[in-house]
Amino acid sequence: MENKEVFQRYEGNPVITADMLDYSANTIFNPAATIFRNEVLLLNRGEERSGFSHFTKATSEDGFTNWQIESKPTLKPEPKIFPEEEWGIEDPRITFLPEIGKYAIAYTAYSRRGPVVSLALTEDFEKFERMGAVTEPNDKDAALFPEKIDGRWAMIHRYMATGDKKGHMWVSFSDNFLVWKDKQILLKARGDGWWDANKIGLSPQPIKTEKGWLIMYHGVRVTANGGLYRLGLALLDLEKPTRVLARTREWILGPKEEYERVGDVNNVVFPCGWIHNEGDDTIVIYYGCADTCVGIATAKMKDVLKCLQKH
Ligand code: BMA
Repeated sequence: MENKEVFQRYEGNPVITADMLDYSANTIFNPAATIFRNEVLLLNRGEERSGFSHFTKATSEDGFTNWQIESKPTLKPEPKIFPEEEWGIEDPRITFLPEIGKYAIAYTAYSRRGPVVSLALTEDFEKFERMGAVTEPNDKDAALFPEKIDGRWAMIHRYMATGDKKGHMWVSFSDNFLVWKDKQILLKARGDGWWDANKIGLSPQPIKTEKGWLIMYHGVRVTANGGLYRLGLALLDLEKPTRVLARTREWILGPKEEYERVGDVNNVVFPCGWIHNEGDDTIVIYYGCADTCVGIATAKMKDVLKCLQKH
């Protein structure tokens, strides 16, 4: 395989499991990640035994060990105010927006109408400015770019109209975070015999590099055993991110270890956050394993970009 083992799994995986929580939950997975007050902060999706999810914060000084997990959920669904959160909130992505000094959290709100993208802003991960739904169903897997593109905020998301057989990645633009316009397809599920044939969606938030916007996405191939979730990379033009410069032919990380293979949903690796440590040029991804627990994998940025240069 041309991209063999660019990412190395952390030997302490899984790093966060539901039995580490102070309250009762079924699973904890699909974390968003950012740097906050010099620590790595994860916003994990915790699934309750009702089947509905909330978010719980965990912090660590080195981003690998000694996770301090909040003793109660940090952000809970509020279906009385936001009916689209009736069945919970899922899969957050965090983007720091230097221009306004706030973190934007894009997440899936789930209800009988189907999934939609909701947004919240925060400065401290204690108080949240919740904006509610900003898309129509069915939409999820969203994150904002950290800076405006041509004077507007930009967001990648995965929109599927009723009856669509494939799920593609889209990009939309906004002046005010609430109304998103000019939706266009960014990257398509490849169909046919490909690993990312049926559905694709953004995984962590876009990262700016000197070569372009670095994107990691999950690709789903539907098999006789259900969906297989693996990860690929793409590079978007810095000025015009609707232009795709490169996309990996092969997946760069897929379920392999027991904790990724077996869980509530087998064969899933699903990162919603990553950190680029500029000091040693390492990328650290935080990912959900089989919809059950949290794992970490690392790579050198130069090796990640090398994978993309071949394409
Ligand atoms: C997706 C999302 C993720 C989940 C994945 C595998 O549609 O719901 O939260 O990890 O399916 O079950």
